[in-house]
Amino acid sequence: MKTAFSGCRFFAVAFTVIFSLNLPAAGPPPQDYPIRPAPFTAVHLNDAFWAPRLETNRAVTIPYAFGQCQASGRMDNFERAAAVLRGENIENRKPPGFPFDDTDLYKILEGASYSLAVHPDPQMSACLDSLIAKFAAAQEPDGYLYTTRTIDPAHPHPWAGTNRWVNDPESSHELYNAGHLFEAAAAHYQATGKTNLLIIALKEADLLCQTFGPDTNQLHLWPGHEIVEMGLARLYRVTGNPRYLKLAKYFIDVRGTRPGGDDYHQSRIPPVDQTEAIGHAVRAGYLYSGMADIAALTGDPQYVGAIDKIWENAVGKKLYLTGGMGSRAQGEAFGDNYELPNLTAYNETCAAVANVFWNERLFLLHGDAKYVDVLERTLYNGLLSGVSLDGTKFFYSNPLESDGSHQRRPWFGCACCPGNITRFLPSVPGYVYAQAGDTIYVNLYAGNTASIKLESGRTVIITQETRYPWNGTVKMTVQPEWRRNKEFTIKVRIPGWARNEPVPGGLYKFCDALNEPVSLTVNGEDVPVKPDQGYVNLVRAWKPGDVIELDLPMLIRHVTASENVPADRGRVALQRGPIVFCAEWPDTPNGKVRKLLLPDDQPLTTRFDPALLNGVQVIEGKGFNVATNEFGKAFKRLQDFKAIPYFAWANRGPGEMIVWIPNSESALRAP
Ligand code: FUB
Ligand code: ZN
Repeated sequence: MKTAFSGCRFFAVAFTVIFSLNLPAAGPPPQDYPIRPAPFTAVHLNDAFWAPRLETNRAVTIPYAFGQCQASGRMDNFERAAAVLRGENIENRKPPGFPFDDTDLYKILEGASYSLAVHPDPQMSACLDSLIAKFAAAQEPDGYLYTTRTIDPAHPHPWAGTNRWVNDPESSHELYNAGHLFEAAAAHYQATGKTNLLIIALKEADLLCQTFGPDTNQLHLWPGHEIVEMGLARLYRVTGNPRYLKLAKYFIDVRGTRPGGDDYHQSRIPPVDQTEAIGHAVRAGYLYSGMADIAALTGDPQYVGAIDKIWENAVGKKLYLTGGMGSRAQGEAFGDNYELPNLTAYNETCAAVANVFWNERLFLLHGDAKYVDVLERTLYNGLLSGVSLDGTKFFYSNPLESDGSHQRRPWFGCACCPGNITRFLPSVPGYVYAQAGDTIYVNLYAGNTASIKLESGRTVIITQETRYPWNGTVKMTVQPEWRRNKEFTIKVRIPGWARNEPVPGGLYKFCDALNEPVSLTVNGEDVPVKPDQGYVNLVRAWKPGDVIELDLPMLIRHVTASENVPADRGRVALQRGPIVFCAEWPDTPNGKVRKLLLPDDQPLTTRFDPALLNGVQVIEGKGFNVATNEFGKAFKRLQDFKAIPYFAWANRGPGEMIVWIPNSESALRAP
């Protein structure tokens, strides 16, 4: 059978030896999140929206991205480091392009592991083993793994500094590399049961435990690019070894405790005292996610207080309508409150991934659907835009307006985003359901069959049939495994957009009336829709074949931003269900979508176009094109208007795009 990895030439030897590793019997940690996600392996998506995207990721993007890593020398870096360790005299000692190039392979391997867990593929599996063997060969005897130094310790990448670790708070990314290695290793172990990558990761984690900490003979440094905190927490969950959790907590507690820190690295003051989303957005999102993990695993309430405050700030004042975070290219950073420019919006794809991680964790801590509202917004819009429909081109930044010069690219010198979206997509099924005790949370809507284990050990099969996100009707069939009636709760999320609240905190508002209510029935009988923390709680003795039917009216909604956002004044955006729309050049007579004017009273209709962009919903009507004649006089011409989902733009060649469309002429004139 031909698979995605047939003919893969970049791994010469299939390395299939499974190492043995004495793992402590790692039962669940003594404390963890009060709510647990249903594992992605337990949720089988069979819908027309996500399932094809995940298949493209598996069959196209993963092999493509590995190929890019090979072509760009990233794989070679491991081979060169290994040759040096074997004492060979290598000619090419040039450092990698970036000191974190190793992480691109770790991330793609993480995504490939998730894919393998649900889609066995012996060739892909053999390729991963071969790659892991290269990592093992490039690891120094004490566990240090960072190819730029090993290749040429006297002349590593200039950001790496002359000694191990000491440049990390600034630029070396040694701990960032370790964090991605840990994430990949835990994923690979959980997905395949193999320990070959985990052995490498634990060797490095043990080195970190010796090297960093409060003792006088240890380094008291914080990671310059967070992620190692999340990675160590994951290793702790996998192995049960408390040293990893202790070190993760140390890395958070030491941050910002001595002079020399800055906002860019979230290190000017200790994280527990921070109240605002600041600095480099990916670093920030990973820090807040790591804090949530450590809070859950240690029960430290101080961390929760801090990330709650930071979240209020981020979602209330710094979040794009697409769920993007980090508005400034300068420093790849959060801007000031309400600084949300559209044309120059940075919104790194990695920051969208970090935003999903962070909101998922806050949901798991607090059980409030408002976090899933932000997660869903990000997922369907500012994250999914990061990869082309064919799976081979990527956005690094995700602006909300384009003059035609912004296009997805096949790869980047700094390739953090392609790897990140590649690793993230296969894990999407893991965001659909969660469980606490004998309560099931239904968070996302997508056709699937899931097998959810309650705390009492009993299993419930839930099937969703829906055309979401294009249609808001969701039929859920419940099949408890047992015969006798036994009560448990299913919490059905009523998305914020269906409750007239685009985002928690009021940064955006729907400006047209919501005149169709949400309807919910169980076995055909109406259930009152009075959400509590965003959920309707269905408590009953569920029987096999019980049916929940949810109808979320998907109206075309006009969105306005708070008056505090200068960039969106006099402008309107369109949203339907969780999807944010944009106008793009091919759908507009002269392609000049940045000269569109869309008064609020222009009637709009919507339909599904199966032939467009792999099948998308479109919004259509009439809008004005505003132009100037040869005498410099402005005139308006009524013309056809069409909007497409934001995530699908830039798949038809270069041209203009706009999300926030002027609804008054004054906005068109504004600079
Ligand atoms: O520094 C490593 C990664 O490269 C960051 O997460 C991205 O923002 C890019 O700078
Ligand atoms: Zn990135």
